[in-house]
Order: sequence, then C-alpha cells, then structure tokens
Amino acid sequence: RDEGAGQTGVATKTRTKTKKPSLYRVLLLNDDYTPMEFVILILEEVFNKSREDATRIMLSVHNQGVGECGVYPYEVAETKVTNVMDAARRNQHPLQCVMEKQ
Ligand code: NFA
Repeated sequence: RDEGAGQTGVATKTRTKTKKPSLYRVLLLNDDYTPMEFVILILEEVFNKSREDATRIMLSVHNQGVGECGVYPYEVAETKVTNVMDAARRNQHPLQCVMEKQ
C-alpha cells in the first residue's frame, strides 16, 4: 500500500484463515430405570442411528456406564442434548445426556 499520497495506514488486510468449529462429544449416561427400548428409539430418532448401531450403543452405555452418541459442532450438540432431555422428561425417564468438548 502506498501511503505517500495521504493514506493513514489503517489495516485493511483480510484474514484468509477461518477457525474450524470446536467439536463436542454427546454422551448418554446409564441409569437403572430408563427402558432399553426408549434409549434405542432416542438413538435412532435424535442421533440418526440404524437399529443395529442404536442397540450396540445402548448396550455399551448399559454395560460401561457412559457411551458416545456422536460428535458435533457446539450448537448441534446442544440441540441434541436438549431434545434427549426433553423426551426423557416427557416420558418420565431419568435418562441423562451431556456434551463435552472433544
Ligand atoms: N440400564 C437401563 C436398564 O437396565 C437401560 C439403559 C441403557 C438406560 C442406556 C440408560 C442408558 N433398563
């Protein structure tokens, strides 16, 4: 930039690099009361899993105490957590869903 003709040196360079969105793991937590079939339905409907994957994840949560449903950008993860918690509350199940930075 030629500042000889009266320009004032205001920075005009634009950034070419953009920040990648942080990713968040969405987790389901085991409890003693939520029916297995309800957890499978949640995994199918909220997390778009096949019945086979949903069953595998549900059993993993049941046996290990916690399991990953998917990894998403912040707002997507937040919406899924809200949808799970709302469905659990509506059906009076204690199922818990949380997100954590990957
Ligand atoms: N542990 C629950 C049961 O035996 C099933 C369950 C699985 C709950 C995964 C929460 C998460 N009915």
